[in-house]
Amino acid sequence: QPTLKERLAELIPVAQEKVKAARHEHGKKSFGPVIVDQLYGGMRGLPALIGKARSWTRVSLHIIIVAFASDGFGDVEEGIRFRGKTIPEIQGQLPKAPGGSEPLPEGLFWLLVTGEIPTYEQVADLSKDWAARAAIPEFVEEVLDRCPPTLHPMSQFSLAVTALNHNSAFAKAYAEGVSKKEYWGPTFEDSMDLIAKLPNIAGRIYRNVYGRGKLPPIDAQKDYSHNLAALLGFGDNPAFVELMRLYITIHSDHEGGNTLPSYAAALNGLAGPLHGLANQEVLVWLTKMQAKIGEDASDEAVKEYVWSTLKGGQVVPGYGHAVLRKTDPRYVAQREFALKHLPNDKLFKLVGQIYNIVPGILLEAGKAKNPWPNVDAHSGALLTYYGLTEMQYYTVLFGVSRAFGVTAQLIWDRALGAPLERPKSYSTDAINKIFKGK
Ligand code: AMX
Repeated sequence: QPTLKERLAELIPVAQEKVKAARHEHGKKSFGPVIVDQLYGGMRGLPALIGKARSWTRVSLHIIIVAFASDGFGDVEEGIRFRGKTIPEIQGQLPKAPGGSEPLPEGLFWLLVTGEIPTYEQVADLSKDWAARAAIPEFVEEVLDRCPPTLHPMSQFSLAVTALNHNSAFAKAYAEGVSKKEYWGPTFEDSMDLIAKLPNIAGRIYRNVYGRGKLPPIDAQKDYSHNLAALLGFGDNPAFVELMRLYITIHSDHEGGNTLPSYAAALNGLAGPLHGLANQEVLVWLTKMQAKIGEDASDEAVKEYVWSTLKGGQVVPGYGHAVLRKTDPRYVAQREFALKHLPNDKLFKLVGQIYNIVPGILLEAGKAKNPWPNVDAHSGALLTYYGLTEMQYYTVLFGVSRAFGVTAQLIWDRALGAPLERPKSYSTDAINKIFKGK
C-alpha cells in the first residue's frame, strides 16, 4: 500500500493536467457579474478562487474566499462537505481506532489531501509518522515557557507556530534554489511536521497557563488524538479521547495559506471574537446567563436574557454564519455526541434549550440572515463537561484542527503552482466615479 506521499506523487501530475485542460477550455469564460455590494460586503459570495484540497465537484466554486477568516463551505444549504462527503458520511466511512466510534483525524487528513478514503493501516502509519515528528525545538519550548500566563493562549499559539518556521523544509529548499515543480515535496514535509508538533505546542500552552505540571512524552503506539488528550492531561478518559477525534475532524476544513507563517496569521484571524473565538465567547455568555438567571431557568427567563443581549447591541455568540444558512452540521455532530455521552448534563441542556429559543428571537429581531447555531455554540459545553473548563483556551484546539484543512490545501497550492491571491480594492470615490451616470 502506498504511503500518503507516494499516493500524492501519483495524483499530482494527473491534477496538473486536469487544471491545464480546464484553463485551456474555460479560461476565458466569464463567471458572471460582480456587484458593488460584494465589494462592501467582504467579497461574500464572490467566486474568486479554486478550492483544491476540498471538493473537485461543482460545489468547489461556491467556496467562500477570504483565506484567513472564513470556513470553506461547499453549499450554503447542505452545509459543509469534506471532499464532497458530509459529516455523517465521513463519520461512517473513515477508519476508527480499535474500540472507538469516532473517525480518526489522520484519515480525514488523508481524505483532504488525496480525495480518497484510506485503509486502517495507512491511518495507523500516519499516527506513527506524526508521533515520530512530534518534538518541538528547544527554543520554541523556551519561547512558550517565557510567555506570561496572562498572554492569551491564541497569541502564544501563533508565536510558537511562527517560530517553527526556523526549521521549515520549504524555506530551506527555496534558499537552495529548488525548482518550482518540486515545491510540493518540502511543503508536504512542513505540513506533516506542523500537524505533528501541534499537540506539544497546545499541551505546553495549556499546562503553562493553567499550572498543570509537566508534559508527558508522546506515545508512539497511540493515535494523534490520544496523544493530544494525554498532553492536555485527559489521556485516561476514553470519552474525552473520542471527543478529540470528533473535534479535530469536524473543525478542520478551511481555505489555504501560503506558508507556515501564514498559518500563524490564520490563527490570529481565527482568534477574532466573531470567528473562532466565538467558542470562548459562547461559554462566557452561558456562564453569565447562569449566574444571572440560575441553572434550571425557565424558557421565559432565557428569552428575556437573549433579548437583553440583543438590546445591549451585542451579538448572540454561537448563532448566525457568514455563509451557512441552516444549522451547522458540526453543531449537529457535537449535539449527537452529547446525547450519547452526557445527555443529562446541565450545561448541555441549557445549550439545547437555547437552540429551541434563539432562532425564533433572531428571526423576530429580523436582521441575522441565518438564525441557526454554528459550530461554536456547542464545543465549549462538551469540553467543560470533561473538565477542560478554561474557556480562553478553547480556540487553541480549534486552531490545531484547522491545520489539517489549511495544510492539505497548501500542499495542493504548491503542487498546482497557485499564485498569491491579490483581490483588488476600490475607494468609495472610485465606485462613485465608475458608476456616475450609469
Ligand atoms: N446575534 C445578533 N445579531 C446578529 C447575529 C447574532 N448571532 N448574527 C448576525 N447578526 C446581525 C449582524 O450583526 C448584522 O447586523 P448589522 O446589520 O447591524 O450590522 C445583521 O445581523 C446581518 O448579519 P449577517 O449578514 O446575518 O451576518 P454576517 O455575515 O455579517 O456575520 C457572523 C456573520 C457569524 C459574524 C454573525 O452571525 C455573528 O456575529 N454571530 C455571532 C458570533 C459567532 O457565533 N461567530 C462564530 C461564527 C462561526 C465561526 O466563524 N467560527
